[in-house]
Amino acid sequence: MKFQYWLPEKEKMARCELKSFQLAALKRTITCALRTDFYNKRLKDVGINSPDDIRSLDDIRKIPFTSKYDLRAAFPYGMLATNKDDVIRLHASSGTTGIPTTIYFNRNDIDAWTALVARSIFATGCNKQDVFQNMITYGLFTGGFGFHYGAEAVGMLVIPSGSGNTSRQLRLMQDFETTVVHATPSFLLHTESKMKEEGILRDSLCLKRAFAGAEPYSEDTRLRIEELLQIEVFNSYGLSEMNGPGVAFECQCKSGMHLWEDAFLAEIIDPETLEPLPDGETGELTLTTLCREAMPILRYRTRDITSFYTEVCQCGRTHRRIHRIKGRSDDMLIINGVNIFPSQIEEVVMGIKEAGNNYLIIVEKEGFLDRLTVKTEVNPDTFRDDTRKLNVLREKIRHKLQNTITINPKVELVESNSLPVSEGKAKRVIDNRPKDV
Ligand code: DLL
Repeated sequence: MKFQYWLPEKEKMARCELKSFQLAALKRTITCALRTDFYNKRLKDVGINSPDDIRSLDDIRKIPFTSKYDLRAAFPYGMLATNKDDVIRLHASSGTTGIPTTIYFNRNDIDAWTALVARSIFATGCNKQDVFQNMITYGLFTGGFGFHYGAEAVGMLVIPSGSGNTSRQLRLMQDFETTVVHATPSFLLHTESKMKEEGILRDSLCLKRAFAGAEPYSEDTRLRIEELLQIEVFNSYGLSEMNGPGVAFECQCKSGMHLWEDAFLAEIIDPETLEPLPDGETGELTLTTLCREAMPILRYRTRDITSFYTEVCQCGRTHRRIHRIKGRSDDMLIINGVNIFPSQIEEVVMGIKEAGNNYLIIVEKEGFLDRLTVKTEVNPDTFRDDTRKLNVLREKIRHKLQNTITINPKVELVESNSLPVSEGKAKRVIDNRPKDV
């Protein structure tokens, strides 16, 4: 398949044309969704028995929202709209207790996703002459493969370096004259500190651009990375449930991320009343897939708080731009790009009988990276002063946590009843990272 990474007829489509395109695509999506056990029931319950019951884009409001909880409840195959034989890939999101939220792709879905990422990369000014180092996790996480295929489709030389191992990343950049990197913003800052530490001069690198996303960051952080590394940084937004990266991306104007509206129908809702908000108002982004076949998702509550720009972008693309993500409407933490719910930590701690009843989650910055510490009280009945046993317990908790949340936390054991107990709702998370978003 020849991927199209620059499609002005799509990216600059007149708004009225884009809306008719969306309506036709929404109808196709409803047809697919009705094939799944989950949506068949959900849609019929609200009187949508066929795509003909959707007459305008406003009819989307008749459809109930979909949550992460729904995806987990339908695990493993309850949301498949196609024969399992046609599925060629799955990805799973971190950040759920026990059951992951799993997304399935058929051939067309992978190709459509690739084209969206390719389009996003091209919009930043990159082209086939670039050498692209993909410094993000490959595997179930969507960041690695999503960008890998997108960048190949643009014709860039792709170095699939994956995440971590900063010294090797820097060596690769020097050896292959990398011009573009993709990483979380915190890893980009960490890379710059490592350069200083290792005495690597900026002039020994050919870097021009970076794509940064998968976690929230502020405009100040972008400016700092741009200044320190002397590159241009483009914000990249996405989520596993909507393929992964390639949902919204900054163009060369770097003022807001174009949300690809031929692939996603976006609404901003009030997270309390769940009512749609007018353009320009801040609320929770809710997305409906418009071209996914194996696993369509309707009105997915992303929990990400943002708003639409009301003005048209100077680049001429007509797809509306969203502002930088301002926060979340749930308690999900994003630690070095990995999504973690406090409930996952609680489940591990409470499952260990030697652990006490109270625990505290502390998130801080260590250099430019996030550091997670879990303070756990020790069950007084088990043992008190046996240092060896305490070390074994600490390692057991650390190991179980790492298995569940995939990142390596620091575990501190403290005496029973020594952690603060609040009178109202327990406050179990202390996030000391600078709040500058
Ligand atoms: O983080 C997909 C991705 C990979 C996006 C690489 C960009 C680059 P999840 O692991 O499912 O997927 O996490 C999705 O991460 O709902 C946001 O809360 C947050 N997030 C992603 N990009 C940004 C961003 C990937 N640019 C969750 N700014 C989303 C702020 C972001 N938050």
